[in-house]
Amino acid sequence: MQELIESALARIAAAHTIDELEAVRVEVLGRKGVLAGLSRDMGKLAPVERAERGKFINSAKQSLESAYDGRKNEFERAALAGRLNREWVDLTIPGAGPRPGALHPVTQIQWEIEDLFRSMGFTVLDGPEVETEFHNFDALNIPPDHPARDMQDTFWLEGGNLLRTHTSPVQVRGMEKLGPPLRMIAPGRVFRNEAVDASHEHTFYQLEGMMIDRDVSVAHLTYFMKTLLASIFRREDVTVRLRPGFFPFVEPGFELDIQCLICGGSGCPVCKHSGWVELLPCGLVNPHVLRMSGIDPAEWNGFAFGLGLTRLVMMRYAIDDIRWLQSGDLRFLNQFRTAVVR
Ligand code: FA5
Repeated sequence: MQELIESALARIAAAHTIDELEAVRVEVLGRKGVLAGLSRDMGKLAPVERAERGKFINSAKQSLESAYDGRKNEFERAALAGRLNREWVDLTIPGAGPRPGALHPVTQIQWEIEDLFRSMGFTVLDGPEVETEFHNFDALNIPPDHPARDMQDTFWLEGGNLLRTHTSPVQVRGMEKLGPPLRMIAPGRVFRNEAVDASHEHTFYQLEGMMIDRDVSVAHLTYFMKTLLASIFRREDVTVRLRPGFFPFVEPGFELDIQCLICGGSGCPVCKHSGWVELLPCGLVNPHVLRMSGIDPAEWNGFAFGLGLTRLVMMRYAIDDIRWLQSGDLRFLNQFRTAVVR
């Protein structure tokens, strides 16, 4: 009997797995196990032997149970240690958090220009993208059959409305709504029914500006344009020139060019070796346009400009194809990630 117990203790100590250990327990300590068998036989023994057998069984049971508990504990600790090793979490790793979005480069520049003009007393106005023919053309001194309508190929809608071809109709709405004196800008999306290439989109952004007051001159226009360009290109020495340009809603009308910022005017591929880059059309508001919006041209006059915002973004970042801007390509857009907070 002693040998049997010792071999059971040795097997408990040598068990490799919890299943092996359990098998020994069932065999020796279980209801039908060795110790239970020894107890059952006790009835047949003489009283003295029975007492001895009883003591033996009790002490065997104690030592087997304590060996079994100890070994089982070891297995459980090892299992827990293994799990902790596999499943550990590094609490010092920063949280993943939401990935913040970023502003499109056109929006970034638009917001910059809005802030600049607000600081000079201008109001930022919005207007509808679906416009009436009246606001997009007639009120800007472009009657039906006027050849100037062909300058801007138009997406016509049912019912005589259209997708605005420029932001100039917001000038008209601004004059109608606010009256003189007036300082306003109107950034927005415009549409033209034209073939797309590296510098032309069917959908692009313009920023309209208008100032109506007493005795407004070309000098005021030049001052505001130089201030705008110095701020956009982040330098003081932006040289501009005005060339005559025709737009029925301004008189005189100009094309404003800037001296090429890439070559400083000596000529390079960006300015097509002319030293100048055409940037924005502008002029003094045609008295006829003022009159149509209920403003007396004998008392008031003003200037207006229409900046091609999309082209300005291209110039600032030396983007060689306008189609990148609406491509939705994240490789392109990620280059303009900046933390702009408003
Ligand atoms: C106009 O749209 C006039 N409303 C601007 C104006 C306002 C003149 C106030 C005088 C007074 P124009 O058609 O030239 O003008 O367009 C203005 C600018 O929009 C251009 O200089 C150019 O930068 C941009 N632009 C024109 N067509 C496209 C196009 N298809 N894709 C991208 N940009 C364009």
